[in-house]
Amino acid sequence: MNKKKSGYIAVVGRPNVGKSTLLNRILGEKLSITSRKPQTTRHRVLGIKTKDNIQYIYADTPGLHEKLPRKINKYMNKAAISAIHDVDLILFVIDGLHFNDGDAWVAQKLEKAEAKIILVINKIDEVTDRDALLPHIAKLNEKYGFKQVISVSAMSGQNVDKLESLIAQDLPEVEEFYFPTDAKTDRDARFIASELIREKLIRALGQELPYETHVVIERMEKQEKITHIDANIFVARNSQKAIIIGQKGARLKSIGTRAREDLEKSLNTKIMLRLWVKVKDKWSDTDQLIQKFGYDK
Ligand SMILES: Nc1nc2c(ncn2[C@@H]2O[C@H](COP(=O)(O)OP(=O)(O)OP(=O)(O)O)[C@@H](O)[C@H]2O)c(=O)[nH]1
Ligand SMILES: [Mg+2]
Repeated sequence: MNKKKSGYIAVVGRPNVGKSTLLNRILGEKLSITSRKPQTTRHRVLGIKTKDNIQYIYADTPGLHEKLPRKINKYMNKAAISAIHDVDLILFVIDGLHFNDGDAWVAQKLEKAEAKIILVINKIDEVTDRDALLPHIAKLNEKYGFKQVISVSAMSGQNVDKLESLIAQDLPEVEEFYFPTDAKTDRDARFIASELIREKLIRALGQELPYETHVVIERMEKQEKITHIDANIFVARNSQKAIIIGQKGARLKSIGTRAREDLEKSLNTKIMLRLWVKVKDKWSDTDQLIQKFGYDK
């Protein structure tokens, strides 16, 4: 029998390049939330996949970005940077041919990493000028010397199996797996629930979304046929509360419906979801509140 292999793989890159979409594609289910808005992922989330004799432990990370003022951004960067240093392999994800200063900044951070880096050119489905791809790769390679480069589409799944084979080659042999073979993530149902609700908020509100928005699960009670979930949505100002609630509560209602549908799939049970919107002053700039809401982990 083949020896067991396992290791940690960090998925890093600037915001919005498709890191979480890629992770979900690899896992074959939705673990990490995604949206068109940058800075969707706020925490490091492990996604675990065990296939035959290999256990892949992926760490999805918040998009790395320079010079954003709020304290919460510092915590997000810290979570992503620390992920770079404790792993066996790094997937540096970029968006097609759009390599900008943000990517260059991440590349510079990666120079300090010891793990091998695979450059993953994502959103290949959007690259219409295929002839430009090879010179683009050559230019990046010349500058940064990436050992391996692969282009994929996290959205369509194109080449993602090839990427997984590349990853498998680089994982070290182990005596025992770190996680049980049926483990999917290090996060609990409460975390997944709060994230799914936050995703629906981001998607419903787009650019209108108050940046400070945060979701806290107040109660999660599993009964025989149904699970009750009560959640608070925290915002910084009364005006933001009004935006989320919408005309006669219509927006909050539709956010709740979408969140419930996803939660039912994810937790595989009927859900009774109740949402409240509450105002909390300036939490994204307060250390104490950031810690209370679990960002400093
Ligand atoms: N066309 C196309 N769009 C993609 C692909 N992968 C991701 N996207 C889209 O890109 C946007 C950002 O995706 P996310 O997975 O949330 O990106 P992220 O890198 O995790 O972003 P942060 O968490 O904010 O750092 C979403 O609208 C995705 O649907 C892809 O392969 N092709
Ligand atoms: Mg993400």
